[in-house]
Amino acid sequence: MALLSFERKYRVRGGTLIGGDLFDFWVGPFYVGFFGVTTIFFAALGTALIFWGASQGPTWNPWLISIDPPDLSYGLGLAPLMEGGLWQIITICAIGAFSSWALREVEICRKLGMGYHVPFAFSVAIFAYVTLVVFRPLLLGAWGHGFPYGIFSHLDWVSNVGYQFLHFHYNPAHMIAVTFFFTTTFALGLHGSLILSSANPAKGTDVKSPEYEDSFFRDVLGYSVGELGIHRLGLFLALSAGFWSAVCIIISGPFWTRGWPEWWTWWLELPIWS
Ligand code: 07D
Ligand code: 07D
Ligand code: U10
Repeated sequence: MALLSFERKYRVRGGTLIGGDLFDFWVGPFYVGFFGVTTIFFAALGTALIFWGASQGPTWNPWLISIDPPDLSYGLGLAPLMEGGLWQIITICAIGAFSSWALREVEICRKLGMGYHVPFAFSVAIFAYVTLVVFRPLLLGAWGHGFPYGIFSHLDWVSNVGYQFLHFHYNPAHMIAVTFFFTTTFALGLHGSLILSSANPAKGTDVKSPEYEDSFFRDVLGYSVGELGIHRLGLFLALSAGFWSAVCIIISGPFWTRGWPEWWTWWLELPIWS
């Protein structure tokens, strides 16, 4: 079905989680819905507050603008606006905007009668973000443990927190997360190249069917995971990367306070060596 007539077919009322018919319409290509309105509200307010915060700060250089979390001495309390309060409100706006976006995706899935895989996947990214700015600060007892909102400043935070644990690469959950990230790009490299090799073959030759794709990997590896399987695997790899990232940072501080290399002494202390 051509895209335009398909749009006429699925642009029907219903499937909303909240608000009934009230915001059940499109603006150009965008579905609005109750959560489209809340997305725009939180994103516009959060963005405006970042600009206002920048206007009070020392620079308009986009790489150097930074909205910092409160000092650790404020603990889990509210801080004055210019001393981290702004960061606290922007964090609320960010969580509001990201969750609204996920719920808007849910409403679109319901309209189309599709599974909820996309909003579920996005929720894992939101989970990693909330782990960084809410769960870990709560466990450590101060909002000041969240990361600052600035392009370079958030890199400084990652580096500083990494060196607080002497050598972050020795964090076992970080190892698992990094391996999942690498495997995800490896799988996408294999899948993208395989699909193009059969769908876009040399000039004058026929487009190849999925049987060819299966045969290729049977010839190379002895096994093909299959057409649907590679997408399941890709989703699993990508979500595992985000999930283990959240694990690697939540254990750093709340559950392990020494350098990560020291964690490996359990290996040296195994009775088999003595
Ligand atoms: C390609 C989809 C498009 C999204 C883009 C990002 C903004 C921020 C706001 C100035 C893959 C849009 C950016 C809206 C502008 C202000 C206030 C997604 C694609 C293009 N980081 N990070 C970047 C965020 C964290 C780390 C780039 C966000 C953690 C490292 C961009 C978050 C840690 C490096 C960015 C977040 C961390 C980066 C490219 C939130 C661990 C880089 C991102 C909300 C996860 C790289 C200068 C990208 C870079 C980079 C955004 C969190 C580490 C500015 C929105 C605290 C080591 N991060 N980041 O392509 O070049 O993502 O930095 O959690 O090297 Mg980061
Ligand atoms: C948090 C982003 C969520 C985004 C959302 C959406 C908008 C809208 C709008 C474009 C999680 C935002 C959307 C704003 C934009 C428009 C229109 C994703 C998030 C909700 N590390 N490390 C990780 C590697 C080292 C350290 C994760 C590698 C050093 C710390 C990943 C290396 C030290 C932390 C990872 C390496 C160190 C991490 C990041 C190599 C520093 C974390 C991915 C090769 C000296 C962070 C949850 C992630 C983490 C994290 C990879 C090196 C420290 C596994 C490959 C040794 C402190 N590192 N790292 O989490 O786990 O994405 O965060 O050296 O906190 Mg590391
Ligand atoms: C996949 C796939 C597949 C496909 C695919 C894809 C995965 C095989 C069939 C998809 C993949 C691609 C297209 C490839 C490229 C994608 C990437 C590299 C991923 C990264 C993507 C981006 C960087 C793009 C990001 C763009 C975004 C998020 C869109 C931004 C849009 C908005 C902000 C509008 C959102 C609309 C809402 C909330 C609904 C309400 C809308 C309105 C009311 C209208 C607009 C509102 C106003 C004018 C009000 C005023 C607003 C203000 C003042 C403030 C706004 C504030 C902001 C901060 C924005 O597998 O299959 O093919 O294609």
